[in-house]
Amino acid sequence: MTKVLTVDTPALPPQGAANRPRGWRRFRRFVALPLAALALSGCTLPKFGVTKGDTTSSVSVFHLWQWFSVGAAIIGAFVLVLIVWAVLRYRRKGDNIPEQTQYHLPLEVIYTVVPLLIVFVLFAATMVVENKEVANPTNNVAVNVNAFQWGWKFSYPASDVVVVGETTQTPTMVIPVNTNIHVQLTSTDVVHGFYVKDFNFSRFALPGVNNVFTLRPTQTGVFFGQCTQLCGLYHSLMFFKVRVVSQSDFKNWLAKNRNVALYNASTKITDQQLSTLVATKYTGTIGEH
Ligand SMILES: [Cu+2]
Repeated sequence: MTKVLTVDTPALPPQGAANRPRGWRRFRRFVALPLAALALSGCTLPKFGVTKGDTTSSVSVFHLWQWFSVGAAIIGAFVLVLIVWAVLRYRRKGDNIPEQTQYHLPLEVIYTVVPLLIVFVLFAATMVVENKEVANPTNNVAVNVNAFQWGWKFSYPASDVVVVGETTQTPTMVIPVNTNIHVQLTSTDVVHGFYVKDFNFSRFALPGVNNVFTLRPTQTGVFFGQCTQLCGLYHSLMFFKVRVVSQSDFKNWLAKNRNVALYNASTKITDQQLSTLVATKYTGTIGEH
């Protein structure tokens, strides 16, 4: 055992320890407050407020979030038990100042090391999932996503297809289901954010940086996307859609929208003027969802 320093405890004048609120009223306060906190937090189980998403990596992120939430709940419950125990065990029993202790070395080591371990575990788990998220497998469809004030350009370099839209002309990024979509994300002017809620995915579009990631959609459908970085006057209108179609529908869509001259022109200029020239919406006739 560690030697614990003790200090003499002088007596205080009586302060009415007997007058504390007691009984049912106090018990009700102890029960009602935690119950209210639980109800008001709007916690949803077992998803903890997050959806599974519609890509393989969004599912990994979802599971990571679940484990984080379970860990937080366990630690929260442990701390709550300690607090309640300390409150009840060391509640005021008389008018003497209780025994004063300090410098409990083993305890100090434990409460320094344990949080560090928790942080390390959270960090490692995040690293594993994040590395999976940005993995760059071969055999995929390449899409170059370019953000600009205030719209998006989606280019398919292997197929000479380009889709551009800004503010009120929301562009649609068309991608095939169950395929690794290799995205190169760039920005023409300022920092933008590529965010698709149903993919549990967000990434900065930075000027001068080629941000690379892979998405593998698992469901067909239309998913809403938007810029998540305040990027100027019409940031609030910087929307896009992601339409996930079957692989054959995707091939047909590419063939239908192939335009070499336009694609070549679009690689030279990347500003809003282009949006008046190029299809902004999904123009397929089959596989509508
Ligand atoms: Cu933006």
